[in-house]
Amino acid sequence: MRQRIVRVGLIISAILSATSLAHAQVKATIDHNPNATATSAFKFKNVPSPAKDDAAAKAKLLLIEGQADGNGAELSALTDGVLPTEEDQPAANFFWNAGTGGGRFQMDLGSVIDIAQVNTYSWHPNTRGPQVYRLWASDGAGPGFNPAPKTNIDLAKNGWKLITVVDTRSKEGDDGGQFGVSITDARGSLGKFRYLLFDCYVTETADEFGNTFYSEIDVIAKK
Ligand SMILES: [Ca+2]
Repeated sequence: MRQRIVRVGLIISAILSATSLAHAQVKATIDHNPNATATSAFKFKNVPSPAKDDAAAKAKLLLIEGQADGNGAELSALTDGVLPTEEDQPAANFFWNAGTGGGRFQMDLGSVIDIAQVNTYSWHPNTRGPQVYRLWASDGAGPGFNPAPKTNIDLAKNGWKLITVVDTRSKEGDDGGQFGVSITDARGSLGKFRYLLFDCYVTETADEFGNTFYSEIDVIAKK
């Protein structure tokens, strides 16, 4: 048993160091507006406010795994440029079904573009506010590219590259409000990609309501 734990630990640390080497310049800037000050403007200290005419505006979204919550919006709400106007507005957000552990969806930008930023926004009064996801990307050009890989598939072996892991939860656990995340790279470009894959996780498992209220996702092309 002890040997097994050691082995798992070694594998995890190997994965982590490989990841940090390959993506050392990728940065996820996180901003948080507490409930008292969050407004429909989604204005943040550092993260840019959501855009209407970004490269995601005409993207196609594909649900790969997981169930959308019937009380929420369709995936297309993530790229329509329309934002929720209140802190608890299910119909204006996309979220995974209550009691499920999240899911994954793919975004097809239509063609390969040089991506400067991927920005994600969420808003909820408590545990459905924070964001926990892995962002993968692909140009879709490789012979082994799988555009809709299920969770039991090794993404790295199917044409996908891990960009970063996002977790906006605080240690204090007081996570209500509005979150803005801006994923950038010190070199000015995250890379040239056509597809993005968002692998989403619950923020907590204490009850059935740990799936984030995602309000909008922007993709900003490099100028
Ligand atoms: Ca947008």
